[in-house]
Amino acid sequence: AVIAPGAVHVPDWLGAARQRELLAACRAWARPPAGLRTVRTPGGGVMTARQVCLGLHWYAYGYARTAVDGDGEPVKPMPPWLAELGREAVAAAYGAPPEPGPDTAYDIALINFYDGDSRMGMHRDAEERSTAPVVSLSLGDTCVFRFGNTASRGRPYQDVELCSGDLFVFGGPSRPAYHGVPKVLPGTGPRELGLTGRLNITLRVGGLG
Ligand code: MD3
Ligand code: FE
Repeated sequence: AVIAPGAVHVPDWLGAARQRELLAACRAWARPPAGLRTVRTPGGGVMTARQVCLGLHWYAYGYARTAVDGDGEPVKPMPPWLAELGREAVAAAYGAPPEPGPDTAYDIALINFYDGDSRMGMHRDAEERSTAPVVSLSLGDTCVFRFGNTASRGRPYQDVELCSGDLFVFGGPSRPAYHGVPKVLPGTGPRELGLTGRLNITLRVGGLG
């Protein structure tokens, strides 16, 4: 479904086997060094979702090569298979593979772990220098995802449920849009996945050298 120009939702894109594989990989990445951490926001707060990064470490003031607000260790590399999954996802959503060229490889993954009380406030993703689409993959419990506009955190916005296995691609005019996660719906994930809570993997092109 096309939610807005460049914002395409592909329900249940990941099959059951790929969901299991991705979850196992996320659990391994969450272990130290440079594993799961609590994220501090520029305003001095803390995010209720916890995060692990691959490729580059996201923090309040940009991207870093080490887990600057975690244990300070070097960030784990972005595996080539995950970069390839990003290109595959764009092709599936847009019906055409991403433009080849310099600085177009998916080189950053941010993985957010939500429990039943976790939320993500309305924000824009503006630390990447590339305008390439962001790829989002969801695992576990369903959430309410709020897709807003490019002018403000407020209305108009659309609420869309994101379920385990769903793909969402945000490119073109939707790339600078405000978005957030107002609610997770506990106990709604596939039982056989064995995940309590929700996990979201975003794949990005940093363009940061
Ligand atoms: C629209 N994550 O990691 S995924 C984030 O479910 C983030 O964890 C949410 O917002 C989550 O920054 C939402 C959907 C998403 C991700 C990135 C976007 C939507 C986006 C970037 C630009 C526009
Ligand atoms: Fe975001």
